Parts: sequence; structure tokens; C-alpha cells
Amino acid sequence: SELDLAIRGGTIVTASDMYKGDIGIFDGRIVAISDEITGARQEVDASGLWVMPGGIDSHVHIAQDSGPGIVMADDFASATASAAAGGNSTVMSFALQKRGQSLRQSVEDYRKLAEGECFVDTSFHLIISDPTPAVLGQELPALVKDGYTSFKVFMTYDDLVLNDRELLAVFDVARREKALVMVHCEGYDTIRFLAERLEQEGKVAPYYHAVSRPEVVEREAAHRAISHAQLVDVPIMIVHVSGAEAMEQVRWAQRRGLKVYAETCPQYITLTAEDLDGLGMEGAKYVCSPPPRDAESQKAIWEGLSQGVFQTFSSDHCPFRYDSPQGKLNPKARSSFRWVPNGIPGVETRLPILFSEGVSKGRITPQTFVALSATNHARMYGLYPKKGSIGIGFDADICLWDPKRKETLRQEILHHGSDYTPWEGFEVTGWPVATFVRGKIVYRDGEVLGDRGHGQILARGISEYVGA
Ligand code: DUC
Ligand code: ZN
Ligand code: ZN
Ligand code: ZN
Repeated sequence: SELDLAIRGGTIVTASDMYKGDIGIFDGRIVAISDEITGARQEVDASGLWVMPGGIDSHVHIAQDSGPGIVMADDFASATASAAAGGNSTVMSFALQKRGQSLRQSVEDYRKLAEGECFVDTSFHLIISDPTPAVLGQELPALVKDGYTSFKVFMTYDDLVLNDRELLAVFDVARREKALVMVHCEGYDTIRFLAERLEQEGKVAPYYHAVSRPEVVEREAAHRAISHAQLVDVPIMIVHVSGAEAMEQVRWAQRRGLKVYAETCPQYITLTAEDLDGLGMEGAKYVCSPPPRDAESQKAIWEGLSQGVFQTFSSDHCPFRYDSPQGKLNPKARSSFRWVPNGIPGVETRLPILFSEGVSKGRITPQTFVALSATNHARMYGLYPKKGSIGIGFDADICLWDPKRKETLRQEILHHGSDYTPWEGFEVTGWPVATFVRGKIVYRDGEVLGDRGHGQILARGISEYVGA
């Protein structure tokens, strides 16, 4: 036999199956699956463990430009180390176009930051903030052909917001080029109205961030995005759906046969807006957009996860340091929640949280866990059947998982660049033991293993959800 590696004695879990078997790996790919594989150059004993496709986190912000004086807590090395330690073998990050900048230039800038730095495979979505005729007419079509097959657009934020006319123009290009548009659904004007009123009333603590972005703000934007997508006849992905109201819009669209897909995140099944009340400035640790909602919304999100309303469960890892003038406690943050950078770290804790709250507590099956955390991300963003499952011919991207292991999430065991985790003290059952990327081990038992630069920057194909 010419196998480089055999992973033996584990329980293989895919989006559709769960069975005992050995896996044979050669040249970075899975070349054999059977009851017993012997004679490989190297063997890993997976008895008692689940052998799953490495996690794919399709929504991770790394080293993203975050405005004057604000710096993200992770570079590509630390973010992908953290991803590996969380059982992930691929992350998808964002190349953000600054207004006035060519899209191609933004892609080159972010690629330069990533090249040679990554522990896991990485790929880029494009954030379009300036849809000029050149961007719409030339740059986007060329970039899609180069494997940048998904874009993100924003319905809020001064530096990013697109108006309805611009959204429609981007949707129209996506339809023609068969790209998938991810939409950040929160209304710019509704947030401004509420934020100004709160500030006038002196309600400026981080807690009021969530008050300035209630569910109706997200629901209105979701409905508007869905309507625009219907008008143009283009599939869309509504990212980071936070609660029952926006989810109802997605369900409504799906029942009408519209190709409206949705993602949700760990914060929306574990945190609530009220968690920030009484914390003072420390509430900034939980400030993200959309904000977490309430217990009822968490219940609705679980329904959506088990019933197929959501295709993907991503971290929306968007890390800032708390105790830093370049992070949550920047000089302006005390004057208003509006200046607290939006986002929380989570690439390393996504899988343990979904597994523990979902599989260990009996809310979702192991197969649904794999679909939501890996397989559907590959299908959604054009990496399937290279990645996203355990099968002959797939990249040997594998996570060895201990379904019984209990851990307490805490900052001291994590590998990200943030100085805190929103889940400090959160108890989980189920834990990643090892991560392989194309047949090479990149993480084992608490330690990220050498070879930074093993992670490749991936071009992607057309989304299966967009279709031919
Ligand atoms: N949107 C994201 O997708 N991530 C963090 C902040 C935001 O607004
Ligand atoms: Zn967003
Ligand atoms: Zn995000
Ligand atoms: Zn390597």
C-alpha cells in the first residue's frame, strides 16, 4: 500500500451517514474508506472518537479594515491557528473594498496579508462598498471567473451601506455571473433614528447598542432584501440571522419558492441582549451586529436549524481586544455605544457550542451538525466536492472529535488574538481533539502544530445553491 496515513477505528460522520470505518489518505486526499485499512506509513488511532469533515466556517473577519484607530485582534496566522484549534480546516474571510478603491486592489491587499500565514485553507468573499460602473461592468465579472464567487453587501454602516438602487445593481450582476450575494440586513436609517434618540436621552452605554438595533430593524431590511432579490430573480444568502422576526421573513420567502438562504451564529443560540444590562462598559465585550435577542428568539433559531430554514451555522468571528485603545475601549467608546466596534471572537468556539447545545442536548442529529458546520458551507460557496465531506476523492480535511469530553470555555485555553471570550465559563460536552488539513495534522490536544503557510488560498466554483 502507498498510503501516507490511515485514521483507524473511529466513527465516521457525514451529513447523511454515521458508521465505523478506517480512512486511507494519500497525497492530501481521501483515497480509501473501509472496515480495516492496514500498512499505511502512519496510523492515527481514532477509537472512541468521531471522524468528521473538518469544520468550514464561511463567515470569518480577519485583519479587516475597521476604521480610524481600530485594529482587529487577529491576523491570518492567529485567526487560522484559532480556527484549527476549533476543529476547522477551512475559513472564508472577506476582502473589503474601500470607497474609491478598485475591487481588484482590495483583493490583492487581503491576499498579501494571508499568503504564507495560514494554518488552514482560506478563501475570500468580496465586500462591495462602491459599486461603480467599472466594478459592476468589468471587475466583478472578471473576479467571479477568478474564483471569487460570492459577495457581501451591507444595508447599514456609514462606510459600507448601499442604497436600494445600488443593492439592485449588485444583485443584477450576481444573477448574470451566477455569484452568491450575502446580505447584511439591518436598516441604515432606522438605526440612525433610534441611535440619535437614545443618545439625546443620554442612553450611551454598550447595552443600548442592542436597543438601537431591535429585531424590527433587521426584519424590515430582510424583507427589503428579499423583495429586491425577487425583483431581480437572484438567489441571496441572508447572513447572521439573529432571531424569530428575520427568520420568519426567510421562511416566508422559502415557502414562496424563492431561493433565499440563511445563516445563523453561536451568539444567537447562547447570548441575549439582556446579558449586557448592568455590565457597564464591560457590555462592550458582547457588542455585535445584529445583536443577540431573547430566549424566545433562541428557541425559534433552534427550530430553524433543525427544520432546514438555515443552511449554514458560522461564527461571524470578528475579533477586537476589549482592554485596548484600538479595540472595544477606544477613546470614543465611553461617549456612546456607536463607537464600540461591532463584533466578537468565535471561530474557535463555534463547533463546541453547536455540538454541545445541539447534538449533546438532543436538538439536532450528528448528521445535521456536520451539514450545518461543514458540508453546506462547501456546497453554498463552491468548494464541493473538493471539501465538505468524508468520501473518496475529497481533500483529507478531517476533525477528530471526542463527543463525551467536557470542557469549560475560557480565554486561557483559546488561540485567538482577542483578550477575552464572550463564553467565559460556558460548559460544553464535545471537543475537537485533532484537525487535519489536506492530510497534514495542524492541531492536536490543545496545541497548534507548526507549518504556518500550509493553508492555501482557495479559488471557488459557482454555488450549488445558485445552480446552472
Ligand atoms: N457584520 C458582520 O458580518 N460581522 C461583524 C459586524 C457586522 O456588522
Ligand atoms: Zn454583517
Ligand atoms: Zn460578519
Ligand atoms: Zn504544508
